[in-house]
Amino acid sequence: MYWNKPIEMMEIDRLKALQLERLQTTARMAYQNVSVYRERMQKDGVDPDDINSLDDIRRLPFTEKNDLRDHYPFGLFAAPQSEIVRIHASSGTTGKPIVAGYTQKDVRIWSEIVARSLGCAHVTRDDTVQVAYGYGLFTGGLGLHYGVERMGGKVVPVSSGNTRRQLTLMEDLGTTAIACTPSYALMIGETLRREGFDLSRLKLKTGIFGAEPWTEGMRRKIEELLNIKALDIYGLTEIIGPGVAMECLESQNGLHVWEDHFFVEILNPETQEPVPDGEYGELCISTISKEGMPLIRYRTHDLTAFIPEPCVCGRTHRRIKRFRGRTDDMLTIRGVNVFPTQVESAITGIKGVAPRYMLIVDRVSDTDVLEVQVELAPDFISDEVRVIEEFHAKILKTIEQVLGVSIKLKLMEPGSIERSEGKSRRVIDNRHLFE
Ligand code: DLL
Repeated sequence: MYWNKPIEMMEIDRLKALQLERLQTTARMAYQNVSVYRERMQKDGVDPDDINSLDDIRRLPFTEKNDLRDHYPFGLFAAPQSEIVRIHASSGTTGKPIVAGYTQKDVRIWSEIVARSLGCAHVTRDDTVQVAYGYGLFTGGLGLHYGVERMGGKVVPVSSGNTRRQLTLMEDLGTTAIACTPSYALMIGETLRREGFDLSRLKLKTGIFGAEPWTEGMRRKIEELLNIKALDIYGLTEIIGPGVAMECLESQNGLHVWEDHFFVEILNPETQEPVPDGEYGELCISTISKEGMPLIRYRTHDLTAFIPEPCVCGRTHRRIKRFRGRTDDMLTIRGVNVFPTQVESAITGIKGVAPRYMLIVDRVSDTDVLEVQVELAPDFISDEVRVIEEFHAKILKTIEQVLGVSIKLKLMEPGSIERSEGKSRRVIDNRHLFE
């Protein structure tokens, strides 16, 4: 199912030529209209006219989240305020929020790429899409909303939360697709089972899940709980919102980046040199068609890898792997790098545990201690000490094998780990308290 077949299947050489033309225009526009870019390019001795090939992008300076914070709120806007029709913002964890501004054309582009992404999930005009991402400054709700309307489907703008109502609406309105975070999808699935909703009365067939890292194991759990196909969507406020990249139903393996609007590099986070195809690195994105707030070589800190093989769906836009997490999610435990997604991968295959977990890091007598809390599934019932001890030992071994570091495992009562209607928090690092 293609929303815009000629573009989605564009010949690679033509796509590259289009990227170069758009990159040149963006570099010129940024230079002319944004003093931060102009000063930086001047300092680095590079001029927009020096961009004669896509490789020349490496001559351009990077942009970081701090640049957006330092020039809050409008310092990186390239269009006059009178052209801006929408603002979104992301609070981040600390300090000032970052703000993104969109012109009418930007909103159109955003709707277009979300419509294409829905096409990747085989969502059509005949579908009813329940948007359970938060509406507001967060880009999830409105981003999906405009995409569904653009595509001609029916949108149910319920926003996140009130899970019982989500289920009632799903049943009453005949919702066929749901868009929310994978954490919230899990919560909806659990509520459905707990409250005895009859799955056969739902018409749900597809889920469009993103805004946080998740794993294949989590996909299987959600697909099973809701009896749907679950697909991964990626994006970030700074760049545009959801729809920068999307997985297709044909392969369910990797996300197509809409390369006619975004030029992506994957770089070694330390050296900033490109990593070979297939190897993980930090995704760095340049917007090449945006007017409101174009970003050049924006360091996302999100970790992924290029999948060089062509996709079975026929789309020519390059695929990137499911995200491992962010560079700043990475914990270093006694010298070993650990990602929360590794814990998720380890536990989601084990019967008797829920895909709910939390990593708590402490420093005890100068040594890092990682406690992993894992929730038992509601159907795990045993009072027998021996059974529980054996189960504990099995999970401990599985997690330690995946992480390559010893941990403390705490099995938690069903339902005791915090649920999220949006993005989940998976890590509490108490070591910062002592710094
Ligand atoms: O999360 C936009 C979005 C909304 C994407 C709805 C997908 C669906 P921010 O709040 O600015 O924007 O957070 C962006 O979330 O840099 C990643 O670290 C993470 N992220 C987003 N999508 C994925 C994904 C929205 N599919 C940050 N897999 C990004 C892993 C993701 N991480």
